[in-house]
Amino acid sequence: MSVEHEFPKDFWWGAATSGPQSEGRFHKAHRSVFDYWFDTEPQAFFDGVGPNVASNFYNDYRHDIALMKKVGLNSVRTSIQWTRLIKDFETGETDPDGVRFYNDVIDEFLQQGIRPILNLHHFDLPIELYERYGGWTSKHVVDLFALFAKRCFELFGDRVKDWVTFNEPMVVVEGEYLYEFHYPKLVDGKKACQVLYNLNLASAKAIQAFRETDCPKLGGRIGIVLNLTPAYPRSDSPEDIAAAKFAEDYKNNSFLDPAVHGTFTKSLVDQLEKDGVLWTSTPEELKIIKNNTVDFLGINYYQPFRAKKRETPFDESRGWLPEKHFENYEMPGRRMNPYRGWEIYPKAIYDIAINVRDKLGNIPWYISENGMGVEGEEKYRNKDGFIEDDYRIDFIKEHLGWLHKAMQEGSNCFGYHLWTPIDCWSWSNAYKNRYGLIALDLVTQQKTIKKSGYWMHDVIANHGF
Ligand code: BGP
Repeated sequence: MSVEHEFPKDFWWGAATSGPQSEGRFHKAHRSVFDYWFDTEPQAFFDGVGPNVASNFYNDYRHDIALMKKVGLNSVRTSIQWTRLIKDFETGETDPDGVRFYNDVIDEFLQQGIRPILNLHHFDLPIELYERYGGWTSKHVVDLFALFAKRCFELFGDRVKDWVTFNEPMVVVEGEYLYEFHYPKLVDGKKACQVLYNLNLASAKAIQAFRETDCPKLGGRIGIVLNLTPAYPRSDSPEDIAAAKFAEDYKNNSFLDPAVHGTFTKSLVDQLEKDGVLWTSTPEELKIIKNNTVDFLGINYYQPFRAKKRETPFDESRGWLPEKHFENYEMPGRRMNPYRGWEIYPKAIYDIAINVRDKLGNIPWYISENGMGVEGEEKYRNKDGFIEDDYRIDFIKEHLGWLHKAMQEGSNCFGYHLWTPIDCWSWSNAYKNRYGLIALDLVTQQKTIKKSGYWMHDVIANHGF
């Protein structure tokens, strides 16, 4: 069938999830910061639902992967939970059930002809490492992460070819140290900057460990997944442009530049130094960052960021915050996803793609997450028993349309992954908003393909739409 938007034959069509959001806590020896937060403050989670069962992937992975196959996905990303695989964080001794589980999952994906992309950190720091060392503020934790990463490469690198060091490290910075939406919910701009640096260092050290194994010789590649929120200025005024530039540097370039170029953005470093919040680093560490850049980029795109110059004086009472240099601009008439409170702006995917082409050496990259969380989807279930999520199909089409255009113009994109294959647990929003191509009935744990899943099946079969 000929299609208007044709994608390459080897394009990655897939979806992404994560260990903590899909597996459930079954047989896990340790607790992540989210497990701990839920155990101590369950009321902070939508409907009091925590990560205990999630979508039951730990028990149901064979059936789940068969459903993903039925949708036609050729690639799927999930993550290895540090708190499941490792028994002793200091020595890197592994947990036998954790090893068995991830081996089985990888083998099952491969048997079904689905390429597994494995990520090593999806907001799931072990709570013990927070309590013992202060979590990501500690460079010892950076080294323990590299040790965990090394174990993963040794155990699974014979079969897994595509690795990711971190998912959305900026969300760790923002959630844990700036805006109070991840445990420990601190507001500490100086710590936030150190964590930002340490996460970049941890990614580089994991990449270094990867290159010391046989993985690259076996055809393995390693990348990072970053959530990009392109910063658009309210107007052409120099003040609005400067505000957006700082937001772009802080939110996006702070991870993009070290990951791809091996160096930190000079304008960002200069500003943070001037503000007295620059991280501590050593020449040796900077060399590791310089020498261990990524093979590819995964980009999660959900929403843009709109900035304007500060119109009210910055409130110093909570110490330094990035907002010292910009204010959030609520553009009149913007299109919103009311359930998640995120602006829908598909063209940003094109802007991101062109930026990769022109400013990031056109490194190979893919959309590693994009998607639309909707509340109350059960009301769209039809008499045949499947959910008619036409809004999701339209959302995907619009984004793919812009992506297609950028690829026509030379952007080196090799895939598109939706968040998520099967409705999964969404941090403190729990099961409020559903994102999947496959619906999950929380009570019965029954899983049914949605209209978007059948639509996606045809897109994949036709290499476009
Ligand atoms: C991304 C995360 C995912 C996922 C998704 C949807 O930021 O990588 O883990 O949760 O967003 O967002 P949310 O679950 O907050 O609605």
